[in-house]
Amino acid sequence: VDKHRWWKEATVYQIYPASFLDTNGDGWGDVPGITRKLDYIKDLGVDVIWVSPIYKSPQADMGYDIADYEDIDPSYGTLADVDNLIKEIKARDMKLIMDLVVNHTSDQHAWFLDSRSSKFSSKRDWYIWKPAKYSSDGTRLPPNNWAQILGEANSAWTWDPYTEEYYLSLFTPEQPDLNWENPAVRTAVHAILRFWLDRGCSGFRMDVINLISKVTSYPDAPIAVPSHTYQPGAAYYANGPRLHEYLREIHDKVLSKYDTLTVGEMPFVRDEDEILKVVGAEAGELNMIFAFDIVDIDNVPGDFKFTLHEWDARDLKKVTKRLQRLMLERDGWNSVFVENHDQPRSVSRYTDDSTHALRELGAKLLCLMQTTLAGTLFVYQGEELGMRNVPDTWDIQEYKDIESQNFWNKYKELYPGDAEKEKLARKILQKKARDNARTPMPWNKDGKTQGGFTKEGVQPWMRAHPDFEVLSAEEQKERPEPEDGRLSVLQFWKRGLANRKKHREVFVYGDFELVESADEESEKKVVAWRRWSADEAFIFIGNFNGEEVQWKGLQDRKWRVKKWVAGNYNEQELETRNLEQEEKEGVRLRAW
Ligand code: TEU
Ligand code: CA
Repeated sequence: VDKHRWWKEATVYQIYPASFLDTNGDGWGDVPGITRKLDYIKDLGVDVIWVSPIYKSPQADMGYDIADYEDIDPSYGTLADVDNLIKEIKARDMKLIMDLVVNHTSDQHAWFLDSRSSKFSSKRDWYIWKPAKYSSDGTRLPPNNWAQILGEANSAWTWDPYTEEYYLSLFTPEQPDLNWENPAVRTAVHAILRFWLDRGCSGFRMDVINLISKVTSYPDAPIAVPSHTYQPGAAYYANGPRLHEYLREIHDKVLSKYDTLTVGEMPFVRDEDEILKVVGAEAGELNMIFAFDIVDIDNVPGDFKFTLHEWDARDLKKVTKRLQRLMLERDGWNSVFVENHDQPRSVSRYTDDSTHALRELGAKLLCLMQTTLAGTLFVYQGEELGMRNVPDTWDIQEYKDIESQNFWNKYKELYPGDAEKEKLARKILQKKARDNARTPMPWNKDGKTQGGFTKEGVQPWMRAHPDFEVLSAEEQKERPEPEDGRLSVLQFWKRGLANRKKHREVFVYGDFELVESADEESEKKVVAWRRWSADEAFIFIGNFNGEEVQWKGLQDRKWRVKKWVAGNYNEQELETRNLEQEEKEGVRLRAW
């Protein structure tokens, strides 16, 4: 069978629209702003654009709370703007995928307003309503002990005083979960997909799609985090009993009639067989998923996300090998990514962002790592510029995300007046908050327009990162090739994506193996793999460490390295390296 598919080879660029480009000077990015930058995106070597939600929304969770799936929020523009965007994307031979958020709606969606209006509403069972429980002293309690995902101190259930029942709201109270057990809900969702496919979009990124089927007895979760009242409940709602039935139904009734790219966001699930039920060649559910292994690498396992956890190169290798195997040996497919709008910046997380020189090396290392892996590659806006986390001098009010606010409030409540705890909470936010990925795009170094993001004198909805002065798209694009051959991060990404395309038989479809040395110390620092096809082979060697390493993974191999093709240090130096000596004595890898 021919395994080639356009959606496997595609590079997808994710746009977080509020922070991309503001064309009308209200401080909020918009759809015309995306259209205006299509040449920039095309020039980078992108095939598909994924736009985070732009539908009508009260923006309790930045559009992941949708009030109307078939209309655009006025802050982003109009349906006509989107039609124009689609036309312009197609004119450049690219495709658009939309963000489909159907685990929950906004509490302002007409369906929910109807549902909450009365116990006898015809839409009552479109959502998940349950009576209260009462403790022995008569205190009203939620139906079970599940914690809210974006506010871990809170219950996943919200009390409705009018009809006197709780509704399930896994993310925030403003995002009530739809009841997928109800066939009318599923039919309504199918209609949303058709609406956008018929308008010319080419697929979907499906928000937390693995949470749509819950264990309907709604049992209490075991106590995993004793300091908390409410507990992680994912075991009862991630990849629940009817997930595959629902996904297959979407496929059979809708997707099978179109040529689409589908990627399902799938937190909490690690089991290979479970993943293959969705993305296996025979499964016929979704093309690929977002697995969380790499972005969860610095979370304490089993705990909530605002924790700090040490990791090293061995963890990265273990995860990568597992995910690569899933595709290449077990005939599934998957995505490759290290950033999105929910994650801190990758240079800050996986490498060292303390100086701009190190930041550039780190960004290029992560580019080489990702462009040499099998899977559909997702690049998040600003990643191609090597953007980093917000400055650690920023005050708490610069963090706009509801999740960050909930976390901060919880700390204040738990540890009133405790300066040490407050310091820790600030540190965790600067490392983990989703806000880190949401600062406005730095288009140029003009301070009056916040780096070209908005109009002169306008304050953006979220403060611009002062780095626009050093890493703007304009400066990086036009940086003359310097004497030492050091490309800008943007130029490096452009070349990386072009190389990936040119050698797609290796990088997209080829085989994979880790290349390890016998020296345990260097194995904690170095990540290396070999990719090969019938015609050619490449190895990637990355030092994920702040110190120079002499790495002996090339000794005693049945293959020889002929040539260094790309590197994040001085490019010209590659040609003068002594390969024979390096094979014998070890490859000298400088920091990052
Ligand atoms: O995220 C779902 C999710 O489980 C995580 O990515 C979560 O946001 C993160 O761990 C919290 O730090 C998706 C969207 O990508 C996110 O922006 C939404 O807030 C969420 O669903 C609810 O729609
Ligand atoms: Ca705007």
